[in-house]
Amino acid sequence: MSYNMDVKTLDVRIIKGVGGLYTVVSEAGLYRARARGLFRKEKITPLPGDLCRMAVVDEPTKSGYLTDILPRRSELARPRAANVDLVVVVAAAARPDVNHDMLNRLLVNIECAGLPLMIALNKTDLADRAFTERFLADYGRAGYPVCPTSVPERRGVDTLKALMAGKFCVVAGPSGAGKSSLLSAAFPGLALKTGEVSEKIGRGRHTTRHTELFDTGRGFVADTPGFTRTAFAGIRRGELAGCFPEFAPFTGVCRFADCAHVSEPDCAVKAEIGAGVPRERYECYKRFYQELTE
Ligand SMILES: Nc1nc2c(ncn2[C@@H]2O[C@H](COP(=O)(O)OP(=O)(O)O)[C@@H](O)[C@H]2O)c(=O)[nH]1
Ligand SMILES: [Mg+2]
Ligand SMILES: [Zn+2]
Repeated sequence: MSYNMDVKTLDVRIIKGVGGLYTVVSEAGLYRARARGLFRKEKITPLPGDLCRMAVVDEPTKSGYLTDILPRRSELARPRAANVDLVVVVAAAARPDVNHDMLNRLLVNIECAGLPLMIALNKTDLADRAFTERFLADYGRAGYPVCPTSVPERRGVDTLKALMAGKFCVVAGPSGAGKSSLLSAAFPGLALKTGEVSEKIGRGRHTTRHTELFDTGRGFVADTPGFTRTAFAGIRRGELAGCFPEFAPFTGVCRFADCAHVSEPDCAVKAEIGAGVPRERYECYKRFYQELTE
């Protein structure tokens, strides 16, 4: 079979997809592309973040069609995105106060998806130092990079930028934590919606809003409206302890090899509560474990 050798093909990345029309970025700039019918037959939906091959249909109008999707390194369920390199979880130190239960649910879901994550503790200008120090120590135990930030004081913004460089990052966390503000401070060209008013409007469109990747010049970033999941996405209770990385040094030391670290005697994880295992994190573990048992 002879393919038209004049067709120009490009390596592209999908930055947005709406109704089967994809905006893609390549070395030759932005194009708009449709997916070949074949994808539908194979039940493959191209996702934001996907790396694809594209055949250029018409250069003047920058249009083409996607011919192949390259194998995904990772897939995130919510927001649906492919090849995410880092999830930046933003929590506010105050206004709204940290909800450890929600935060840990989010962390568990990201861990379970096998994605690297970091935490930005934002609005540190509104919190006392003791609170910030404790948060950094507790969540640092899990091995997560924790970056204290403040938009008005521009604290930590450059550190955050450096940690995000060269990656496709998705920013997650509760509404009002300052996700959009932080991104705008780090990448002033992005023009994202921030503040209470736009959040309110945004909430109405919550479900229909499309994930969009922004090119920062040194990587890509996707802002999200909320991305707080309360339900666990396909996690078996036996996998839960593995989603708490700070438990790892102790899990092999428990008396029982199959210790769930809940009510067993001589549990090395429980013995570390308040030391190697932060109390707040352990309480969440126990609650989640019971929830997954029901
Ligand atoms: N004091 C303080 N306020 C902030 C900070 N970051 C964001 N805000 C404010 O918090 C509100 C919510 O911010 P926004 O970026 O829209 O949050 P998002 O919902 O997570 O995207 C806005 O009124 C921001 O001005 C911060 O570091 N310190
Ligand atoms: Mg926002
Ligand atoms: Zn145990």
